[in-house]
Amino acid sequence: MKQISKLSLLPIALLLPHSVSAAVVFADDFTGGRDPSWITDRYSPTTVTTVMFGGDERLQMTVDGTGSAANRPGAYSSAFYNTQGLKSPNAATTGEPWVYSVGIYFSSAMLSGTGLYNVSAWANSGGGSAFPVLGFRSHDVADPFNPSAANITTALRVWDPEAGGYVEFAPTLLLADQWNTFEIAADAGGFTFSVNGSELYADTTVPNPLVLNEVFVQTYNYGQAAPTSYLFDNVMVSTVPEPGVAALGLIGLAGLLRRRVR
Ligand SMILES: [Ca+2]
Repeated sequence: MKQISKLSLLPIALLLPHSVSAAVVFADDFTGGRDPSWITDRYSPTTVTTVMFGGDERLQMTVDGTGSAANRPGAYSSAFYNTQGLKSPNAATTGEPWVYSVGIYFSSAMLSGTGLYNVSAWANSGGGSAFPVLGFRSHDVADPFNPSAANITTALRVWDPEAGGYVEFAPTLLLADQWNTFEIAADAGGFTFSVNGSELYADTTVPNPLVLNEVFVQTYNYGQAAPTSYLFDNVMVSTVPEPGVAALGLIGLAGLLRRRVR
């Protein structure tokens, strides 16, 4: 048998450690409460708690009239603070492709087109200048704060500033009365947004997509007096191998196998 040269093993030794599997950066399944790294983003929902739902502990965020623009302290009265949720800086990673996924529960009411709902997963990427957002909204675009508006519609949407802001899609990927997985994935080419494993949108105009600073779970306060609750679970941020690197590793392995069977 031909001696395997040390040089032929080198690419495998260099590449396999990076191509074996995803590495978890941050995960929270809300068992026993939320991870202490979560902090308020913009303005706190009225309640943020862990609840039992469907036999498992989940994060529940509830907004109501006490957190409306009219009832917030003056410094927080702008619409900016209608977005109310949590973020964790413990999800930070840089230099490798990353994936942020979170489960969001959608009741049939949320998808019925008859009320005001808004929930989303965000990341802070690109060195602070890019905020990939994958969200859902149910409101009348012409009259968004009116729960009795005539033309309430529902949409999945992705924030893409170069495309003019939110890019909206009919929410056909969402399942009623079930958990739905929202995923934002970054590689050197930009962001890919998926729901329940199906790609919704790709944003290829992103500065420094491999920089991830924080991830968010967000709700929105439309100023309604009555509470609106949202459920989240299974936050996961992981880094994944570059497909190109993994492929090179396999090519190296194939070369090694060829040599061994001679
Ligand atoms: Ca859980």
